[in-house]
Amino acid sequence: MTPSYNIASIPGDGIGPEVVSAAIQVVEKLAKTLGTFQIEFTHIPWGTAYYKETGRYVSEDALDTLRKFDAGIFGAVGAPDVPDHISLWGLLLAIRGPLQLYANVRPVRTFPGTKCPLNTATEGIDWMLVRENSEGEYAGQGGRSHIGQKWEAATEVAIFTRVGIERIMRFAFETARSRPRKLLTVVTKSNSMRNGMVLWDEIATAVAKDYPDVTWDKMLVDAMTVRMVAKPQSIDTIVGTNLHMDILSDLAAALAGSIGVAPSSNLDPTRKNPSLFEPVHGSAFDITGKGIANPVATFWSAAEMLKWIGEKDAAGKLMTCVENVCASGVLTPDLGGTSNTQGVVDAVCAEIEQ
Ligand code: GGG
Repeated sequence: MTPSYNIASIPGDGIGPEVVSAAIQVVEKLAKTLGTFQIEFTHIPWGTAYYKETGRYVSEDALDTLRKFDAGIFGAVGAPDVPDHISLWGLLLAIRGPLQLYANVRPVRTFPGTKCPLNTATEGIDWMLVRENSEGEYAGQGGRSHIGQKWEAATEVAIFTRVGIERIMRFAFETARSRPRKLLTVVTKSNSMRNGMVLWDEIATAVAKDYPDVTWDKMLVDAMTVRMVAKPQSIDTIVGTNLHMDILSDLAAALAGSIGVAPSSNLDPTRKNPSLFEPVHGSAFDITGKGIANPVATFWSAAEMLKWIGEKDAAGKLMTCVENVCASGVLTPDLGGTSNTQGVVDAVCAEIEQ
């Protein structure tokens, strides 16, 4: 019997619906062409329109709803007329933390057809960024006092737990071990942040003892930005906190050529909960509705999803087809091309059929 998968489709806001629809078209084409698996996408309408209608970004039973699926594909969140902290906490952060999707994996490499206009040294890079995705600076703790007064104060409390750090550290060492260079850099800011970041350093040192085959080093986040630009070839796998890796992964994507091709997996490595796959980019309202959004980041995220649910060959085929299409020059305007989103979809579908 061919395996069958149920996938939650959460397009969200802005260009999210455009890139998710594009990804569904190519994955359905792949399933039909290969005939080795079946896949069904169920549309879930969470996002800003849902919020305006119901007062909530996701349904009350959102976590139970998602637990019925094998995985989820997500587009983007954010709208011009809702404060970003309301939309982000209402949707993405309402899922990642509670579902314990604690490993946010963001592969970065130069993609066929894309150039590295910022820095030719980064051509050919192949990095794996591992972001702690459930706590730290995104704990959502803190508050405001004396609101509106001269002495108004606000606190944003980062919470780092031994369990949270150790599990992401082990995940990162395992990831580094699985890659040819077996190289890991642990990023912190433990010179100035003397509690949580020092705990990161201590746990990294302890966990490293179980991975003698992995070469690792520690780096302060500010120095890491310089290293990524100046010595990109010295890097392979990077692990860091929720905030640090959110920033470094945007830098990495820009150095590799474009955030339009950068994928992201929100994983529960215990597999108790369905994992969620999304492009790194946001809702991009400046191009929403124009039909020119780059679907490649969502294609790559969908390939990561296929790999995660057990369809490695299909994932490989999808990536080969996407890379061939990009190499042939069928590109959206952000990559200097003249194609639109549907043009890239059609070209990938045609390549799948070959
Ligand atoms: N497709 C991802 C998306 O919409 N991201 C919006 C965003 O601001 N994310 C911040 C984060 O990932 O922490």
